[in-house]
Amino acid sequence: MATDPVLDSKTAFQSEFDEHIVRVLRHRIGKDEKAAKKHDWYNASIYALRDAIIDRWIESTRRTYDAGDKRVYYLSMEFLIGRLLRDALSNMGMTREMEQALRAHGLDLAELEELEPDAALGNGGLGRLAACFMESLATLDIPAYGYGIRYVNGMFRQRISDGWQVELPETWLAHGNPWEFDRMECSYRIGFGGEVVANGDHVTWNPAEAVEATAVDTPVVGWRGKRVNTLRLWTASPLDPIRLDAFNAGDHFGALEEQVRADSLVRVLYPADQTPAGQELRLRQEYFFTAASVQDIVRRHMQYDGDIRTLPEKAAIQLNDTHPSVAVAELMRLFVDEHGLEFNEAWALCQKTVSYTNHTLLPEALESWPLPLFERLLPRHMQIIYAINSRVLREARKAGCDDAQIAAISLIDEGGERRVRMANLAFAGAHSINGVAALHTELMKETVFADLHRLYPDRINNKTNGVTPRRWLQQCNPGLTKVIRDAIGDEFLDDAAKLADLNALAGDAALGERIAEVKRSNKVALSDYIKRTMGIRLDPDALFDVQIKRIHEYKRQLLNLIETVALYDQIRSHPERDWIPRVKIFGGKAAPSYHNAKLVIKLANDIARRVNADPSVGGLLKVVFVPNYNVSLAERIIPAADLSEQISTAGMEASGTGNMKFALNGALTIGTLDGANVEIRDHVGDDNIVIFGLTAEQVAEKRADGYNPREIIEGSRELGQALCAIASGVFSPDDPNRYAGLVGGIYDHDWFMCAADFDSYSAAQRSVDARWEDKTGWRKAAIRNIANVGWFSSDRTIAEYAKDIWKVM
Ligand code: B1H
Repeated sequence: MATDPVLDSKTAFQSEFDEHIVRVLRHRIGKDEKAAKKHDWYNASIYALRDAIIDRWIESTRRTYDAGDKRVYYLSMEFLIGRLLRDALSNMGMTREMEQALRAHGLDLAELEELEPDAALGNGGLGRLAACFMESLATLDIPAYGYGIRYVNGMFRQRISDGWQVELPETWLAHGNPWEFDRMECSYRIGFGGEVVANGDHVTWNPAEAVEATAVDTPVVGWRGKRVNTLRLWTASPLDPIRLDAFNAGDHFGALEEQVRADSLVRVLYPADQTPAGQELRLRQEYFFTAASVQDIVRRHMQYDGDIRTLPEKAAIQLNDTHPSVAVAELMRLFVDEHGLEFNEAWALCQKTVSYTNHTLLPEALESWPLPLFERLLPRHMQIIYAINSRVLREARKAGCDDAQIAAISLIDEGGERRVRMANLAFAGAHSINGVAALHTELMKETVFADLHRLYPDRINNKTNGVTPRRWLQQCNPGLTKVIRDAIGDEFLDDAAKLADLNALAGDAALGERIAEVKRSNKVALSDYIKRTMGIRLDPDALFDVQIKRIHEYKRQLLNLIETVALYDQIRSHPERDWIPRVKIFGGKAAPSYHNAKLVIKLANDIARRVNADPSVGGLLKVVFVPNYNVSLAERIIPAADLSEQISTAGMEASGTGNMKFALNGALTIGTLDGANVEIRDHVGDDNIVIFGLTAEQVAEKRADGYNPREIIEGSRELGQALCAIASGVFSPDDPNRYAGLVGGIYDHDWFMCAADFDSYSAAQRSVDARWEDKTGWRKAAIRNIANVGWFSSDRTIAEYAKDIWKVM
């Protein structure tokens, strides 16, 4: 077997590693080689690999302590990690070594990799971004901790039953987790409720209840194993595991109440993704992990530095959206109540330490909590928030703000039921507030944060998102990686911007051919998976047109489905035309309470059933809804895509990150000028992306001027017919009215502008058909995409955070 001197440096120790695995199997798993099952080998392989990782981990940690370096703390409710084995092997440069060691025992690494469950501790883009950022932080050799919750049940498993989404619990920990290190000694008491008592100048909070937060660590390996950082997730336990008095008195369930209360905190991830999750348990989860993290940060600082006032020089706390916003109040509480600082000094330190990333402008996703609930659960934090508010509002008044501006800036929403605004709290308590794409950041300044921005004009800045090219190119698409290495050498492996060297070869027919061959073999592999799991046969030479992401009205899966129906109609009415064979692939989960999103899933499945069984389309159109879309499926699907659907209503998708992954794997984008699509167009060039539809500005204008979708529908025959077919039950003969409401929404208000953008979208799709017929042109455009999206590496994004916000580079 040819070894790879660049990627795999340690092949010489192959047999040693093999012996190590066997030793681990014996002494840590307790199995004889002869008796070991696949799962035992899987665990042994990870433990053996882990040993190599641990050495780097300890070395990285020592280096940081010795140098007294500043650390980055990334607080996030979500880390959507997926699998780790392939990632850790590849970043450690040990893939070949592992392959060979396993082969010696008749085992196949790829097969063992499939045994690993996805760590799905996140909903979608926000959680996956946190995972990419952790990997890039380690790659850039920046000392960092990720802090979050160790959910026992992550994102639900989606089953499609009769076309409907059914949610099942995800049990990723059922067979243990070999990546974890329990840190029992690292625990904090987290209180809730109770009362605040003032004792002269000193204030004490006496919580009514408390749980213990305990750390569970997972190593995060950077590219080439340069640094290993820590993902520290909190688990909860009761202070008293059992109330023996109650148990002995016969109350066997009541005796375990505390246990249940603690368990519930870390039990499940809210599968809400930008749909309101306003329950008390969610606020408890937020405070639980935020308080444990902030206390851990302050403890570490005091242990090694001893002076609370130097915290901002040694720690940068990044809030991933507002879910950990309460960190501002918790940090203030520690400064003032525990370390005896004056409020003003504490406030200055807090702002220097904290920064906040906003990920959405959707009003329903902007977190706020009913004030009585917040005050009952966190009475001391509520007082601190009032104190912050009075300071901010006095500053606003002094700066000349009028009443309306003051009301918008206030941390308390006074309109109707009073609520605590978590975004305003984060904004006030941070020195940097960043958006996640250029357009999004501009809209932040103009809309939700307009008044705060006027008051504090140098806080908002942009950090366009990125994705890690290790997972999203090298690991998920080894075929393409090989072709690129053969074409331009290995520099791009360490610096994704170097992919630009492919530009000189964009017209190289042989390269185009090789890339097309890889794409085809990825499509064959995906087709095999779909055949095996769903029984649907696909033609790998058809155009694979893919929309995979959370199901949300603003993401407009419905627009894609309406166009699918229109195309189906057209193919049947004009069978004589040269139609391009297409496979429409959909995947994504709907929030369990999101009625219209669930209906869209059913519609996709209804359309698929009808279209796929219709002999008159002659295989020219296939529709597939792939169940249980997750990180691992993304790694299969993205390398096999020809066309990437990024069709949100302009102004609504903050950035998108799937868009970047597709382009990096040589798919062309059909999309609106929304989120990072705008910057992708700037990088790949107008000719290598298909843009359609209203701009964000036009959408805003239309909404303000009273937009009439009916008029538009009446003016578009194709759209009218497609809507009529869906609404009248052509795809739902068992329940003809199923989609009347969904389609009615388009006629009545069409908030997301499906009607307004339909003709433009449909024309764009036909232009894609025309491009596809020009094989050479398509391949050239694919190369241009790969060559010019190196900028969307999360290494670039993290370097910008490091320089501009955290000051660690
Ligand atoms: C994004 C969320 C989000 N923005 C609330 N906001 C959630 C909000 O469970 N919740 O309560 C969960 C998630 N997620 C996404 O962040 C944006 O929609 C994407 O456009 C963006 O690419 C991604 C990363 O910045």
